[in-house]
Amino acid sequence: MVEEVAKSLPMELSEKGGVENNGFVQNEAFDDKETDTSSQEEMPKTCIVVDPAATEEPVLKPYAGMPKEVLLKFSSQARYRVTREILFWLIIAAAIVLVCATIAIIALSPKCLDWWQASPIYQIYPRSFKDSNMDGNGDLKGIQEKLDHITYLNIKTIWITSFYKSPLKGLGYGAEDFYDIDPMFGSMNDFENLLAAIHDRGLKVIMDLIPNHTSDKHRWFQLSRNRTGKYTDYYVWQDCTQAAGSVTPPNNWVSVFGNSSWQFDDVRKQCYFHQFGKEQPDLNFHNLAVQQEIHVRKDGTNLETYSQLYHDYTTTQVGMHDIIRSFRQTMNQFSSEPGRYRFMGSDGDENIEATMIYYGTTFIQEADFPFNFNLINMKNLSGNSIFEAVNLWMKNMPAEKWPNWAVGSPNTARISSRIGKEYVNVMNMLLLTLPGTPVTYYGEEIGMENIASENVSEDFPEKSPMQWDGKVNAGFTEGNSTWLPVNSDYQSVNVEVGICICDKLMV
Ligand SMILES: [Ca+2]
Repeated sequence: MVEEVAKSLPMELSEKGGVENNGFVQNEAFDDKETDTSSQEEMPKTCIVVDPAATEEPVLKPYAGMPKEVLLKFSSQARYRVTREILFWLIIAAAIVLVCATIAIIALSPKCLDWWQASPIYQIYPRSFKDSNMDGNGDLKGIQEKLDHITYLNIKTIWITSFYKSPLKGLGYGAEDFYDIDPMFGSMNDFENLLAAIHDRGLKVIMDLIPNHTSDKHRWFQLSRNRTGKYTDYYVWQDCTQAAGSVTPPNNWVSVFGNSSWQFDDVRKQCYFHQFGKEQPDLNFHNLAVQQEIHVRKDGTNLETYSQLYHDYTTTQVGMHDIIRSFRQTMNQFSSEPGRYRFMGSDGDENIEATMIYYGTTFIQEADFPFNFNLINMKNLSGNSIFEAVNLWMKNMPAEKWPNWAVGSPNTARISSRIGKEYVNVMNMLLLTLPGTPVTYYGEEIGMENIASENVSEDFPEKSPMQWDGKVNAGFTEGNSTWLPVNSDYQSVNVEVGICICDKLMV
């Protein structure tokens, strides 16, 4: 059929006297023609010369609008079929190569760093950072005023030490109310403004959550000592004997301050457990209701939260890590939006193996990292001691986990006082070059020193007011006094001087 059509085509064109055919030719036009191109006798009388080549080697090319039958005949020809198959397999091969290459690139590429990995963490002790209302105590508005300093340092993560309502003004530990802010630091409105300002600058904030204990002024404790409903077992109560005015505790456990960790309560006539001061009764974390209370607190915030569990007591108890895992699960429920991952750090342990357990496992996550104080705890400074401190962490850290390094904290002497002024820059440089997240403490970037111990109690020498400039009170407050004395070196060691030196170095 195709051949017949092909043979008749030149004739048809001839008969139409050269009328141009643009390819849209109906089959019916060919059906009636039984043309024998080899017979000159049956040539039409118009005497049109037929090209012999066209008649001897008829070639029909595909044309637009050809019917399905014709198309199928063309498509089954070897040259089209083979070409089609080659193209088909080339596409399959290319797709496989593309998928393999994508998998390989993903597998071999370093993971994108999350926000808590990509920036140093800058820890602020809020009472000492900046005072905004001239009362001599740093506050939340003060932190907001000084956010430029944080961005100047190119730091993206601020860790603000506890500012919950607390009767322990200096320590900030032992919340009277997990739901409120201590008036010394400002109001909830101030906090919301600070949070908005922090987020406007693309920064993140980490807050303390210290669920181990509360203040004895806390409403829960007041309800518990009166055996009120579910609060009865919110704390660790035990019978103890009282005779001749002296109390015999349930056992010989001692608090971190060295005295008995049990305190007799006159209201309930029982002893409660406290691993810190007697004003800081430990919560009973074996009580599910207590765990839920703490979770509710975190649900109600949009914060990246740092959970600090003091666990000298609880670490020996079965279920300590179950509680941390449950915290992590709660935080994961609020981490589903892109870029809203909730970070959780934890305190470590004196024992490196026990510390590493806080990382969790590949399948059961706990903290993103336990804070690493190896560089702070070095007994002396030398190449070997640094190597040992770094190696201790890196060798023990579980695979696929993320390291971190701290050079300062509210509970340790400052670099200048611990190691020496001349090593401040070296330690800061070391901090920024080690693999993992650097953690620093306000004032370490300019080499602040502890204040003289005769001026303060032993808890506070590294908490002196931030030294902003060489003006009165180092620019910390415009009031007449400061809650702790400003270090006497503030005219030579302050942020303004530090920035000048830094800018000159960069020029
Ligand atoms: Ca203030």
